[in-house]
Amino acid sequence: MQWEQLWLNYKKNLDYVDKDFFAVIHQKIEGKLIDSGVRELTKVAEEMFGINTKVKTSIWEEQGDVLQRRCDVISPEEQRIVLQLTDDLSLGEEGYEITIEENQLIINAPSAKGILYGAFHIIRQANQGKPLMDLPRRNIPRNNYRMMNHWDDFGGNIERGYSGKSFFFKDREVLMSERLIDYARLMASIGINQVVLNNVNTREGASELITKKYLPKLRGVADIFEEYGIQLFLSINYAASMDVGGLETADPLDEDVVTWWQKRAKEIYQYLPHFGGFLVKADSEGRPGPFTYGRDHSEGANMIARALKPYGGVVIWRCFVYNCRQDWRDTTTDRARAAYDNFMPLDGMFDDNVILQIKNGPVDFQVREPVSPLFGGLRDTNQILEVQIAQEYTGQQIDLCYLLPMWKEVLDFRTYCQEEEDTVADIVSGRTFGSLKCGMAAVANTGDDPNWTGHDLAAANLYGFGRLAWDTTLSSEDIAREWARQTYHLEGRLEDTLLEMLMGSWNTYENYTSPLGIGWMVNIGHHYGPNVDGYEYDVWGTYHRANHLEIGVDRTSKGTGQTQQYQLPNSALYEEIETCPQELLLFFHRVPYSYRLKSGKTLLQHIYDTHFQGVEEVEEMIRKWESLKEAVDPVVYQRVKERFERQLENSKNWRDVINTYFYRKTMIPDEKGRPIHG
Ligand code: GCW
Repeated sequence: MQWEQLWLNYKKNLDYVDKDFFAVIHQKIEGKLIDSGVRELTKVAEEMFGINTKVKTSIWEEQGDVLQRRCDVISPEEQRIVLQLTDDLSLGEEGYEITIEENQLIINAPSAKGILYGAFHIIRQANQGKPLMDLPRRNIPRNNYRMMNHWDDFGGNIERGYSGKSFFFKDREVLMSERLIDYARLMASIGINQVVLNNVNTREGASELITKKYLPKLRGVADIFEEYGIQLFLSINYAASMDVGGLETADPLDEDVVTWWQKRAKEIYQYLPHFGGFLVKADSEGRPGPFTYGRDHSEGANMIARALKPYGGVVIWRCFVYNCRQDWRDTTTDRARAAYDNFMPLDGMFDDNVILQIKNGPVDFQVREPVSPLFGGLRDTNQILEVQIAQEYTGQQIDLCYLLPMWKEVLDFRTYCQEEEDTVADIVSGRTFGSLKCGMAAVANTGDDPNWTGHDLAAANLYGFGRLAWDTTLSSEDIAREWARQTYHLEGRLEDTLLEMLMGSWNTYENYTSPLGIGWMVNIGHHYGPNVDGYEYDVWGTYHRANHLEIGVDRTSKGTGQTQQYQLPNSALYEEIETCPQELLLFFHRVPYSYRLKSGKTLLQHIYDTHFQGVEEVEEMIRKWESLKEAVDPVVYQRVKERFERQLENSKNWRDVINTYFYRKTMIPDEKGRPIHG
């Protein structure tokens, strides 16, 4: 096999207490999604328990005007899994309930999709060796939108991809491979229900994906996805009316442009009747958008959304809009303000089938940022939270960085937009403002490497995103444990060791890279490794403005005023250096190196200490991995070990470059006299 099975890696477990349920599947409903569920359960039965499952049906069928029950014989003694529809609509379109009645384990759901998710839940439980009795009875996803965004280019490269090439596209063709099926299985097993196949930067002819030339091929992909409850979405070029349609404009108020999109939508839905809609990056990093025509983003988004509306499609419109041709000498323009400044005035102006997709932080997927102030600001707009599983700024799947603790902090962040139910999780789950079109999206980290994610342990982020998008109340530790157990089947203490490695890794990465929320300090273009002034005199609006006395951008009301984009009390907390959370100190404040932190250390000494500590923590992680040598597959062991060797190099590099930079600026030595290069 050219690729592995990740957490769907079923290991023989003949002692499993509930294995006998897998002897028989009794399906009381039919359909593509049910077939997938049955296929998956029978695979588990065979691979885990050596059981050859008998599949029995009892299904109501119309024969003429009469409903007839087609029924296989099932003896009452047989232990079995029953798949059946329920009229309990409180479970929603995707929820399910699992009950045990004597020797039947029943998955009840109002839809086939719910039954499929229930089947995967049983599998997750069994694959962890946990009894099925312990299953929570009812399970309803917290978010309606649980999306993967792939930045796969039409030529086959992946933007910010660290795991090989695309398995969706090659040389401007849509690929159809067996791997697509396994991809869909993996995604469905963690509850992902929507996938955007192509990069938001629609280059290499990808604008044409929405034309007849490619729609038949995409139909094949959509069919595979639909068998696993996944809806297909595409990224579009905002100016496709020009690029593909040959019109002279993409002005959203131009009649010809409106008609062009209507025709496009009609044709797309002829080929893809269940198509989800478009993801759009407009007026962002050189992409075309409505600004060219003096129109705002609601005019652009609504025009396209209206074309999709008759077919139930949506437009997901990204808020990553900022000036990327900034002059570093200009200290008044602040990139961190941009998304809020651009979109807040439009709150309430988007059609109901437009959803704004907002990156977790105000800048761009740094190792540490505050939460975007659009969360808690926007009240009358559908919203999706965007996070990046691909580790563009967090180690590129060379360095270990388990991101769930970061995402949890974002989701649990209280915005104070109202007295209760005001967290980011509340907002994107629709509890705060009652929206149904909202949820979570993530930039995926998959590619055609045999292990899918480059670094084997980076699969925990992929797995974890899906589980968290389904249930935002799960802890990052529980998710890590679920993933580890299903993937590696380690015994007690060994599993704990792996857990410790994962749980501390984000902190460690933060320790040896850019300090206290300042961000960037990375090499230009590819963004791996340290380069403190790499972006300092560039156009991207990402400056730390360090001199020999102080560092940071003043974002308080005396500076760029970005702190005031938050609701009280957050705005007040961020405004004052004494109350600003330490990890965000340099995001919001300009601080002298001699400033004393709560720990009593100076800022400079804190920078030195964390950087020495970061490297020591990497060394410790490596020792932990080595202690697992006998317990994990040798191929996996070696692959991860090689990554760790590169991580160690990288962390030393960061430590030395950062420490030397600040030592040279200040000429103040490390209090502990450790080596810093003068
Ligand atoms: O983080 C930046 C990346 C770009 C990316 C952009 C975005 C797809 O460096 O590669 O483009 O964000 O989110 O649109």
